[in-house]
Order: sequence, then structure tokens, then C-alpha cells
Amino acid sequence: MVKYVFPFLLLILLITDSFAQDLPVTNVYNRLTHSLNGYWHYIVDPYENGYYNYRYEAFDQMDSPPKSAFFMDARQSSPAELLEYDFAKSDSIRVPGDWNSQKEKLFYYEGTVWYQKRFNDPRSYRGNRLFLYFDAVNYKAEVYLNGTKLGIHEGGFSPFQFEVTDLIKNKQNSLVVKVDNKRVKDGVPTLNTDWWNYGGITRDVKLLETPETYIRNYKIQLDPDNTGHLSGYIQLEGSDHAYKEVRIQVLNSQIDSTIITGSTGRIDFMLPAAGLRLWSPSDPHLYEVQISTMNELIQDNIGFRSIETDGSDILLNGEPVFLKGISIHEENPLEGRRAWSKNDAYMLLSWAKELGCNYVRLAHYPHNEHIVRLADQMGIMVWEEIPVYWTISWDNQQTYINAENQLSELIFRDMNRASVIIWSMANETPEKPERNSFLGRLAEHARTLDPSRLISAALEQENLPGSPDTRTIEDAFSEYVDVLSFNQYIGWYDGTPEKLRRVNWEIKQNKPVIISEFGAGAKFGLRGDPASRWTEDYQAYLYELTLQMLSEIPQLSGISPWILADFRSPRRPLPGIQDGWNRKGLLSDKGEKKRAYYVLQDYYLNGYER
Ligand code: GCB
Repeated sequence: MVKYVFPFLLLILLITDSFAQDLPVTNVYNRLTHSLNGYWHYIVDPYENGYYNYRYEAFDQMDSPPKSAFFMDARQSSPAELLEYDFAKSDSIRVPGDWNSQKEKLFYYEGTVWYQKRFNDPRSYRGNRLFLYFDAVNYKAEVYLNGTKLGIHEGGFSPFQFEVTDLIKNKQNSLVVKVDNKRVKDGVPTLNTDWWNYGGITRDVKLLETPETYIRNYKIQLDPDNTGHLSGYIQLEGSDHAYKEVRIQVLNSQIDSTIITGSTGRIDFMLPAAGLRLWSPSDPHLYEVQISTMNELIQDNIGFRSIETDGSDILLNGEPVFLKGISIHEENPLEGRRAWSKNDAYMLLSWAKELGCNYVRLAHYPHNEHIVRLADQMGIMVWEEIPVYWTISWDNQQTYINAENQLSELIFRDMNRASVIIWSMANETPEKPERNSFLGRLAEHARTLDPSRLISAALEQENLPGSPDTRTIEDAFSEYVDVLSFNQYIGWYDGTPEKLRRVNWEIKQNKPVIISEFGAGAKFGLRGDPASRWTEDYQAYLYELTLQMLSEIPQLSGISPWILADFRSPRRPLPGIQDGWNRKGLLSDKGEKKRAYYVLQDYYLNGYER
């Protein structure tokens, strides 16, 4: 892999540093946690009346906020007192879960909803530290504990945490979260997307309990340059983190080493690791890894494998691999809601397996941790992505910081997952200098945090000048990526399927090529001739011709057609056909298989491989 050094590397490091407080711990999944899932009270607040007074001054900027600020979670103290809200008497809603699918009146709602929950200090030992950990809140969360603001988090799909050790009371702690899913121009994503803007505390909420000095982050993997070794780092945090012994054991292997942290609590290591059983789709072997200090033991299930490119090949454990993929949105179509649970993840990945996939593209934002953990277990390689989608405010430094922070949170969460082989920076973004520099900085940041995975982005293709039927990739960002990926919709947005017979490709880059999207809309059960839009026959025909056309690309190393299942989108109103759903799924919103499903399944199970 080529390493790029950017003049603004220093700037990037500074930015990263300013977010370091909120970056999530590694492997919250297997730590001592206390769930705050369940029913929470909520108040819908479209005018943000609980946040601003009538002069539009924010209550949480005042020295002593009044009881009328919703985050004060106040109760009327005498019959004479005027108080116009009461969480205890308000309706409740399930966390995790989006609000749109839970409350009919909130189906189309975009704005502020306040969530409230009371809880007692759950710690098993009072000297321990406590962190409030959110797997995801869409889109902006402002979090208050016992009336004190813990902070703000922007970005709807990645985890964040706040330490609450010094604020926690024995009983009746008041946790209030202002959740705002209004789409904003300078946000990531921006105003315009092709998916449902599900609002709410959409994933698990936990209280994480740790010793005073604890294992904050770690990375352990096959060393990318020296596959006979494991390498990585361990970061302790706490008043006693310097020069401490940390033991790393990989059970059922020779690896059992004790190493000592430096003055900052960090230790980088390289351990001999010959003879490990490597992770792959045909043998998704996970080792039980234990990392321990005097007062803490963390267990994780980790697969070891290498991933790299060689010319136009993707090599998994040194062998060329073809990525038989499918794109997936984080949605349970059967219930028309955001997916968040282990069961949801199992359903989606089982569908992909049955289709013959060894790979999935988790579009267009980080999905929940369950699905990535399950992909590790089921032997499915994964492309992960951040919602730098279509147009973003490329010139806005805050927008960049936001995107980079979401990328860091994703990488910190998943850097030990063997299934994750690709970090994608963006989807279908317009080429211009500001965008190139934005994506270049992101790619550099991803490489700094994790040099061991492949970098890509779903780019766009274009005509070779003067040859309308010859397609190529000119995008300058193709210089930065390890894998050249692009979306193409010939036969759907670009002509009819017959055009697929004429188009040929001249791709000059000597890199592996992934077609990150192609597809066509079809309403399940609608049959007709292959030239009629919305029929299953049109979609199936387009798949047949597309697969033939793509087989002419010598560098082709994988595909992830658009998409596994129909998904909700407000951009899709056509009555009787779409009714608010993007119909490019191979499965309908009831899980029924369309004809194109079988075309792709046949290609994956019986078709050629390069
Ligand atoms: C695309 C986008 C995807 C859309 C899809 C479509 O190119 O990347 O988010 O949903 O096309 O169906 O138009």
C-alpha cells in the first residue's frame, strides 16, 4: 500500500486530539456494562421550547438555568408553581429504536425530541469509574446528567461516550438527551440523501464500569508487513497507567506475553505468531484473546488475516479473492424500521449468505456493532463507510472535523474485526479540488489510524471523450484509493438495458476494481416484458446484461449490487409501485425474492470467477 504524506498532517493530528476525549473505548461489547435500554419518557419539541426561552436564548448557556429548561427534569414542587412539562407524565418510547416506526405521529417528523430516563448508580464497587456509552443517536445528541451538560455529539451512526464518575448520585440520576434529527446543510450527511432519516436513540445505551486505571483501547492483528507476527498497541488510561504490566494471551496458541506500558500508558508491540489458523470466509476462525492488567481482564474474539492488493488483485491471506457482494442498508424491511438488534443483523446477513455472498457493503454509514461481529463469525468480508454522501460542504472546516470524527469512531470500534477489509471515505461525490482535498485528508487520517486495511470510495464513471459507449474513471481521487470502486446505473438512469450490450470499459488504473452499485427498480410480483420498467423481468434482464458487461473488465475484483432489500426513502413517491420505498431490492419489503435475486445467486454459486 502506498502511504501519502500530506502537508496538513499536523493539522489532522491537532484535530484528532481535540476529539480524543469522546472517542469510544475498544470492545464495549465484552466489558462490564449496565444496560439503559428499555422504555424512556419523551417529549416532542418542534419549537425547542425546552431549550430556548422566548428571547431565543439557550438555557444551557445560562449560569443557572431555570426549571423550565427540559434538561433540568424538574417536577412541580407546589400547586402554585408554573411548570409546563413533566417527563414522568409523558408518554414513553423504546430505546433502542427509531421514533418514526414506533409512533405514527412521528413517522415523518424531523426535529427535536427529548428523552428522559432515571437510574440508580449501578456500580459494583464505588471506586470504579463510570461512562455513559451511546452506540448511536441520530443525528445530534445533547446529553445532560442531573442537569449538567455532558456534551454534544454529531453524527447519527457511530458510538460516543462521556465519563460520569464525578456526577453520579446513589439514586434517581436524571439522564436527559435532546435528540435532533433535522437535516442540516453543513452536516454529514447533508440535506439530501436517498434513505429514511430515522430519528432517535437508535442503538443501545450502556453504563460502562471500569477500574480507575483501565484498558481504554487496543488493537491486535496480523502485522501487515510481517505476517508471522501479531502487532498492535494497548492504551491504558488512569492515574496509574505508566509502566504497568499488560498480559496478552491468544488462547489455544503459543501467544502469551507480558509487556510494559510507557509513560503515557501506551505500549506498541510486535509478537512472533507463527502457525496461526487464519480467518477467511471458508474458515472464519476466531481466537479468544485476553488482555489483562493487575485489576482488569478483557476478552475478545478476534480473527487474524491479511488483506492487501497486488496489481489488480485483492489478496486475502496472500491469495486472490473475488468479492461476491451485496449492498445493505441498516433497515429491517419486514418491520419498516432501523435495524439495531442481533436478530436484525442475523436476518440480513443470512439473506446475503443464501444469495451466495462472501462480502457485503454496509451502505452508506456505519452500521451497528452486532452486524460486524456477526460478519466475523459468519465469514463475510465487509466494506464500511461514513455518510460523506453526494454533496457535502467541502469548504467548511467544521464539516470536515465532523466527518473525520465519525470515521475515527468507526475505526476505533471496529479495528479488531477481521471481517472489515475496506474503509470507504464517500459515495458519489462530485469531483473538484475542495472535495479532493477533503477526501484526501480523510484517507490520510484512515491510514494513520489503521494502515492495515484497504481504502476506497464509491466513485462515479464517465464517458471517454469522443466515445459515448466507452466508459472510464478519471476521478483524481482514484490516485488515493487502494481499490477502485464506482457505481454505475447503465440501463436504469442511463438508457435502457440494451445499452449494456454496447458499452465497453477502458480502465487504465492497475488496481482492483469493485462495482460498488448497479441495479434497477422492480415491484415484487409485477411481471411483464423485460423492456417494461418496474417489472421483475426488467430488473432480472438488467442483472444478466450487467454481469456479462462487467466480465469484460480485466481488473474486476468484486461487485456489490444495489441492493439486498427494498428500503424506505422519501424520494420515492410513485403510487402503486414505490409508495415511499426504493424498489431496487432483490428482496421485497416482505422478504420475497424477485427474479433478479436468482440471476445473481446463480452467478455467485455457479458463475465464473476471474
Ligand atoms: C445511488 C446511491 C444510492 C441510491 C441509488 C438509487 O447511486 O448511491 O444511495 O439509493 O443510487 O437507488 O438511486
